[in-house]
Amino acid sequence: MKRRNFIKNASLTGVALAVGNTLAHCATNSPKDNSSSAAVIDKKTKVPLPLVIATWDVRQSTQRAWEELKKNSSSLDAVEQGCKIAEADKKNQTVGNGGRPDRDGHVTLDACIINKNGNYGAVVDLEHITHAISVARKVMEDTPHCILAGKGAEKFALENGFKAENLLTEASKKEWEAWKTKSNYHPKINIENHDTIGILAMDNNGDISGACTTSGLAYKMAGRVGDSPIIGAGLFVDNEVGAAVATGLGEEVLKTVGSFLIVELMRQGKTPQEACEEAIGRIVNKPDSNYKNFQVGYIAMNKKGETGFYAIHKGFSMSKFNDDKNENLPSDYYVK
Ligand code: SD4
Repeated sequence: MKRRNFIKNASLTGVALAVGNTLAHCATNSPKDNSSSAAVIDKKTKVPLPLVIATWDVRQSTQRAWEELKKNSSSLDAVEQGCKIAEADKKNQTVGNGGRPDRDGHVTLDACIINKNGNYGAVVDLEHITHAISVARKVMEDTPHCILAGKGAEKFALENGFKAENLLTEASKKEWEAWKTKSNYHPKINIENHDTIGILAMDNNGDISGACTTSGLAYKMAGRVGDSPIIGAGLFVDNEVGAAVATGLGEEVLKTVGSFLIVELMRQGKTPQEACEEAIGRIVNKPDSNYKNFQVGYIAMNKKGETGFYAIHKGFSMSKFNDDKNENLPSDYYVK
């Protein structure tokens, strides 16, 4: 049986075991991802390539990723460049420079990236570096590791030419100081949780990559790591099947390994939409689920270029750039 058919037909457990060695592994000497050919239409489905989707209304990011793809760059370059737009935007208080701090006033960033070969790089709890996503890519491409954390990640970034900056803007500092007067930790639906960017792209070769970058939840405990940099939770890519990325309360995504679940459900034949809905179902149907009080949203694409997105609550959206249109689409949701 051809590998692709085998993967499609195998059970979830069987697949995890059988292809474990071909799924994400840390790139030791992975080649730089510079694919370039111009298969502009996926002939099987007629979905025009390239294709970019992202969590929330981040159309400047999808625009940037699209420009990259139109130059025949790889999906890996596209997702990185798309994330960098959000990271550099100081007004976006959930990503990169200008992000809201933890409860001690430190802006700490989580990011990860996965390429078409399932290679993965991540940084967690990174301070003072705006472009966490590019550091994550360097971890993937230039180290024997998958994840670098905290001071080690910062040292690695500085040694590789990244600039140290103060990421706490006056606006975020003021809000944090106001928060400290009461110190109530209640991440709010679609407010503190909005705008973490997860971005998936399929390039002109039909190859998929994904990236995800965030300052995490505002006023988290020092050292808290969310789902976003954790493979299978915040992001998962299998170039034979598709990709998924999460946003919202990371603890809930971690506990259900949401993005890996969505990709495996698509492998079993679910559409991206069905798979996203089932992953939200796994969260809300837990016996002790407190889902009325938090938001989680997923977006996904499959290898045919079909896309899906779903959330627990109203207010989530997906940006989609395809067929020369850059749109922001409101998501369907569970709590009606
Ligand atoms: C986290 N999932 O750190 C991230 C936050 C997020 O939209 O996605 N906000 O839990």
